[in-house]
Amino acid sequence: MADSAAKRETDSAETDELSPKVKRAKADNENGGGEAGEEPESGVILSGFKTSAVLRDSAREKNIFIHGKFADQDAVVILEKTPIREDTLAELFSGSKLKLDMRNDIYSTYRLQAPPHLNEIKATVVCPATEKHVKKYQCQDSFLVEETEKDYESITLPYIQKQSFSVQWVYNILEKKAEAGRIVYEDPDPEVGFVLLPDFKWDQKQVDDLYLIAITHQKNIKSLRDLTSEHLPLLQNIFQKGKEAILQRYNLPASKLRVYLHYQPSYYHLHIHFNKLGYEVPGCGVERAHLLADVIQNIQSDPDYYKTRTLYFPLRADDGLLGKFKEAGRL
Ligand code: M7G
Repeated sequence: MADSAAKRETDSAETDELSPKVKRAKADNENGGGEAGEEPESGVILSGFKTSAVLRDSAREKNIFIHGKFADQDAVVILEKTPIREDTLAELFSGSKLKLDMRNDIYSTYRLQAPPHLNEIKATVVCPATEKHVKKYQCQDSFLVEETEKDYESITLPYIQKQSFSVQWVYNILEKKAEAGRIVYEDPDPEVGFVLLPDFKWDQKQVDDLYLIAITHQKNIKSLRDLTSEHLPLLQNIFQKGKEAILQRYNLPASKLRVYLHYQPSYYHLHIHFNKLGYEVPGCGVERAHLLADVIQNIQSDPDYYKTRTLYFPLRADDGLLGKFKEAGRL
């Protein structure tokens, strides 16, 4: 995120054009960001949070991941400084106080105290958080795993059937019980349909870090491994309509998008990630991200490509699945 100001500068003409659309997305968010039909939750809930450990923090990314408790419930709180938007600069310059830190020749540094609404921190709360959530956010070494078709059936599949994260949040989205006001596009078809909405990592304030996810209405596709030629119409539909919806809403053409699936994902209900190209988000590296365009072509040339191929992916040191690969002598 540290380089986003530079990115905005390079893309400023485009961003200017996009602003009203992003503002509309933001207004939609504000009007419908909570449970369907309810006001988004607010208030002082964080005052009751008791910190037990910092799981990870980054001065460069300006974020901190904290494990703690609300009363007796485990929770993870993520705090992240948001990018400085070009359209707020005039107000930032006119409405802030400056305190001089040092001056030397032509150089001077200051502490700038911005008006509170221009100095917000994005806060994400996971509560109650499971041990798996805590591990997910902890800074950890990772190891590259080689998973054959047989490994998937004998190690990975039994493990994910028992151990994976709940996908209740996904069903809430599909059934309009949560985030209904944030939906950017929906194709309601039960076979090839999907819901496209902002990923909760994106605050929707600028297009530079655009991040949307498309969630399939079909509930029985766990991941990339399940995809065969029977899913081509679904994948092509998401690819085509997702790109069109993003062009319409954010004025961002397909040539500016990175559209991909994770393997392994954290949540085993098929979903596709849409990022603005150039936004270096964790998980978009070659060891975990599979471009949707490649996935479609691979299945076109071999209907069982993803069922039969050896797939490679990173697992963190304390991931239970890594333990299973070790037990099986596969690492
Ligand atoms: P993934 O590939 O399963 O794993 O992606 P990852 O989380 O390790 O990347 C799931 C995506 O869904 C991620 O990009 C999450 O940020 C996003 N996500 C997770 N939750 C719990 C929510 C949610 O409640 N709402 C929304 N809009 N996005 C979420």
